[in-house]
Amino acid sequence: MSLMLKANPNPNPNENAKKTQIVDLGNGSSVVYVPKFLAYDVAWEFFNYLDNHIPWTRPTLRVFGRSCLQPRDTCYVASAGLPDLIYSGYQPHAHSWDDFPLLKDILDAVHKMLPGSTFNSLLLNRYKGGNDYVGWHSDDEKLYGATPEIASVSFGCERDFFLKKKSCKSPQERSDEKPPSKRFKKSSQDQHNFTLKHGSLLVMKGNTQRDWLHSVPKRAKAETTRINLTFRRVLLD
Ligand SMILES: O=C(O)CCC(=O)C(=O)O
Repeated sequence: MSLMLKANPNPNPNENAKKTQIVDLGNGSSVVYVPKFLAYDVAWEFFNYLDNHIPWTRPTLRVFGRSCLQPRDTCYVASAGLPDLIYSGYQPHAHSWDDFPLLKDILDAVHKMLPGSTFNSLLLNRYKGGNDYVGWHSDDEKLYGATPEIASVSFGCERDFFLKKKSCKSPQERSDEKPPSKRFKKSSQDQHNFTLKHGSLLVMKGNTQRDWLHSVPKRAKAETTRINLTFRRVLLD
């Protein structure tokens, strides 16, 4: 299937720049949010393609010594020769970019938006409704290096994206079994919430993975499907 991804997805080249939100989280951490990264209709074409053509799986994870079904569908794409990704006892098969030319087009658009970035891996997530979620975690695996840049493109149903500062006591919190609570006992500087819109791009930079946790919580209301593409750079051993 060939889809026409416009090189500049927005009709007005200055529009993305004007609406871009940059949040300085302090201590060298920041988040950039581009609400209309992809044109609305083009993003829906991508959604339909991804929903129907990606070989989605819902793996069993080992979390705190217990087996549980990952609460979202997933697929992994990576350049050849990179170290394997393993999380929560699960090693996803790395598909080739050549299997999905459309993903290469989206990668090119992300690179164009973020000059200097060189992503070589992509984790796709599909949240089939409000009960699907990702628990609090940070992408601080060694294979991404000390200050990874992580770019996340969203399609379909909009969902909340929460960030909270790691507490000194438990820097390594990760829970795919417990849905994150919406209640925080933290000050407002220690939490940030975004609504990830259809066609948007969110980028986490600098020390964000070292100092902050992020999550996409459950939503009580019946929701439709959301697809998320998370681009990262895996370092060579
Ligand atoms: O779906 C999202 O926006 C976030 C996904 C995520 O945090 C992850 O795959 O590690």
